[in-house]
Order: sequence, then C-alpha cells, then structure tokens
Amino acid sequence: ATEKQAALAATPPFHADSPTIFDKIINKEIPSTVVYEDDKVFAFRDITPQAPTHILIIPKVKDGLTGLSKAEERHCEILGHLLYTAKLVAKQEGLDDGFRIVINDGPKGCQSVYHIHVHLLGGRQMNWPPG
Ligand code: IU
Repeated sequence: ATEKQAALAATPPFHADSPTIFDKIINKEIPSTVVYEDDKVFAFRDITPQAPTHILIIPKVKDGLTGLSKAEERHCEILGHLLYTAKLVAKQEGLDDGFRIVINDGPKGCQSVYHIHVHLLGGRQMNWPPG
C-alpha cells in the first residue's frame, strides 16, 4: 500500500466528527508553517507537499464541516471565506500564472483528515485529469 493508503486505513470512519490533528495545528500545540491567519481561517504549509507551493486552508471552527459533503446552508459564509482566502494566499505566494484548488471528500475522494480543508497547489504545471 502507498503511504497515503496506509494513512487512510488508520483514519476514523469518514462520517465521524471528532477532533483531528488540525485542531492541534490551529492551537499551535503542533507546530506548522503558518502563512495566513484571521479570526475565522488558518492556512499552513502541507507537511507532504505535492507541489512547490502546497498550502492547506481550514476553518478554525469545524462546526460539523468534516468535509464538503457535510455542508449545510449555515456554512455558506465560511465556505466562501475559505475560497477567498485561497485567492489571497495564492497572490501572497506569487502564483500569478495560475494554481490548483482541491477539496478531497470521503474515501473515494482520498480525504484523510476529517476537518474540511482547501488545498492550494502551485509553482509547477498542473495536469488534467488529476489522479
Ligand atoms: P486530504 O485531502 O484529507 O488527504 O489532506 C490532508 C492533508 O493534510 C495531506 O495533504 C497531508 O499531507 C496533510 N497533513 C499535514 O499537513 N499535517 C499533518 O500533520 C497531517 C496531514 I496528519
């Protein structure tokens, strides 16, 4: 199995809404390279970067949003805020020629951490279709 498949196998059921490692990253109990933070969102460098720039943008309060498939109408504002933050961070990172936004959802979407997160990838040519 790949490293990612092994990590997925060690993950709680995808419907579980329990604290994840991202809570510890937000609280700074676990160190990360923070690139942007405001009262609602937190952005830090992925520990296993898949591109020269690979940043995760997450809500500070999960509020049931384990993944995009769990979104309710009350989440519309934070969902917009996450995407707008991705744009701000892309600009801050100098990704002026383009970038890729990814939200993995559920087992088939290859999601491994059940606290919604937007991947911002850039600094190289992206390909289509994705893997
Ligand atoms: P995914 O879409 O759920 O697979 O994304 C989770 C990401 O979180 C993945 O890219 C990991 O490399 C990343 N990550 C991290 O940056 N720091 C950690 O401590 C853990 C995962 I665990």
